[in-house]
Amino acid sequence: MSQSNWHMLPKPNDKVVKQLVSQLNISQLSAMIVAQKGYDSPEAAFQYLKPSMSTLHDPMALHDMAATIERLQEAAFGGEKIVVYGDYDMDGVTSTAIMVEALEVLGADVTAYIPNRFSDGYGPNVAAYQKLIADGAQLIVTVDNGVSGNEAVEYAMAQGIDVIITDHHELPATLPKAFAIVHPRHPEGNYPFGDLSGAGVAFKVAQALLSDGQTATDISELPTELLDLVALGELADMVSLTDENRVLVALGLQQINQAPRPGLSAILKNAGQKDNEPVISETVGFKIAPRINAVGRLGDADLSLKLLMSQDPEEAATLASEVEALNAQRQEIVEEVLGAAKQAALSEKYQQDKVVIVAGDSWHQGILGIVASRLVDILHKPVIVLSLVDGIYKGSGRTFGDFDLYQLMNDYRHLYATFGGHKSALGLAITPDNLKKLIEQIRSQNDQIIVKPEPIDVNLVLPPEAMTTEIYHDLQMMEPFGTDNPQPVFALKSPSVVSAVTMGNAKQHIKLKLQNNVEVLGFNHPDWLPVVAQPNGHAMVGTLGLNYFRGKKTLQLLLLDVDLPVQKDDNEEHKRFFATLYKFIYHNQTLNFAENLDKIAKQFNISKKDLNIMVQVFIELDFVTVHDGFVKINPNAAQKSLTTSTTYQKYLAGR
Ligand SMILES: [Mn+2]
Repeated sequence: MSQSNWHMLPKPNDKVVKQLVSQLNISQLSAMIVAQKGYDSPEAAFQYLKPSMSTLHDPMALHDMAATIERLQEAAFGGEKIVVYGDYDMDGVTSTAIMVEALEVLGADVTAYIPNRFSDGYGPNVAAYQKLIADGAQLIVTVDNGVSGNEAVEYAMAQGIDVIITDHHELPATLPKAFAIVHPRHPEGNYPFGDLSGAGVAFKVAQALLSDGQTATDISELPTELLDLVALGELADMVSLTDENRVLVALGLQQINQAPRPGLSAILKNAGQKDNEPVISETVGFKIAPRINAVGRLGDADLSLKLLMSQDPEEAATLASEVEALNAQRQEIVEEVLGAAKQAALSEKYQQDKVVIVAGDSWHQGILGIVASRLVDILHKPVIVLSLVDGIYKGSGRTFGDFDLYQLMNDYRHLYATFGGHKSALGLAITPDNLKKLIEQIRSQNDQIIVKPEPIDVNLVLPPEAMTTEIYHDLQMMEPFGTDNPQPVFALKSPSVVSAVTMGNAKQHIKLKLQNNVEVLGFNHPDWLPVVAQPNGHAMVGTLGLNYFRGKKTLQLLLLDVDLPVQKDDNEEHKRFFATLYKFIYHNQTLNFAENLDKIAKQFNISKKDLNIMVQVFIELDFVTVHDGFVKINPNAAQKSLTTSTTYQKYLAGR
């Protein structure tokens, strides 16, 4: 990418900025960014910066809420056996914990059932409901699922078992005939905010239940002990952090920072969180969610639920180490499947595809979404990753930029066994025969598919001397960052770099040191290597972070993009040169390269070092293999661009 893909946000009006600075007593920099976010009156900016209880909507305004709390109270006080039916991702697990803990406060006989991703699948299912009812369930409450569970819900209702659905997923045309459906976008409701997550909806039910329907005007009137869970669920589902979600998440993070429950303390400790390091939305995204989600991806999410609900630090530590082991295993599986999927996706037959569909035989089902995301980062195209299980391909897709993958894939609905999702992410199942058809049909449409990278919105250009930990702390008042409240993005025009190195086992990351002790980190971008070789003179954009190390805090710029001058002619010349060497190798596979290095280098008029580098590039690209000094052409090599080789990038940069 280059600067051409950076979109400088308009500079806010001077008068507006001055007014915000003087009336809210905030820094010039913060005032500018707050104004750029659209809060350009002191009142609007104040409301944004100080999320208040008054932003929370009355839970009783949710559809079917009165009937729901009346039925739940009746069941709780009457000693009925209540089952909370949840989901295995972090929003689902936190929703479950919220509902169970709220009902426990009322002294209810309540247990949780979290369906297993592999044996039950997502959402209500008849077999699971049958079993729950056989085991004595008298009331089923769904959280973070249910609106599409018509069959199972109606089965239970027919058995005389009431089902209360609380959910936030897309509403189907025909809703299940449940006892009640609590959903922020229910067609017959008129709740003022539609973007609660499952945990958000569960929290609203808990609030109404525990306050007997009274509205809360003070935080003490909220079930504060559940706020941490609602923040986790909402952040994990990446719902819009505006309106009441901003309040719920802000209060929840505050709760986690002040008095974390034992399970969260244990997870954070394992994740390397420092004692003085505050938990922010990023901490949830990078440290907590992957761990909690790893459990449901590989096995039974009950472990996550137990961990979150544990009251005992010792028990929590034991459970957390089990979670840690699963997370490590999850990472290993991801790398393994990613390796195989990447090899396929980079091969020649996918080169022209605008939407890449890769399928494997025995790739682990639980991590295909993660693999798809990682491939999107590498290929800069939408990617669907499928794996064959019991004769049917199942998997996940992730989009690139703002391309509407759902809309494209929805055109082939007749080919799928199951299909669901939204613009940026989806899941599907398809038979092998239909998969072939699908790939053919999408390929035939290739020319009409337009996938573009989303431009990066840049707030401000900062001079390097302005990069201080103070400005980081200053910006923290805009937390929680996330969906619809992005972290500010800064550009550095041409910072002078003190030192520059690569990191990672494939040297795929870069790390620079600027003046003021500022660190610049760039992950998974071998194409940024020229920055390391020629550290000065590159414009770059990124977000600010703080690194806590041995009690010291260092400001970091986390790179989103680097502006690299394009040397087109140079690359063409290179390509030809590499091609000549490739041809030479092709015709001389019986020549001992190692013994004749001098001669060959001379023939090509290059140094031995450069010749070695070129061969190394071919090895990295899988074009050749080397045995006992002989260089052999790999006849099955996929066509790849030289620039995908890390060594080539370094070679280019070093010249
Ligand atoms: Mn959810």
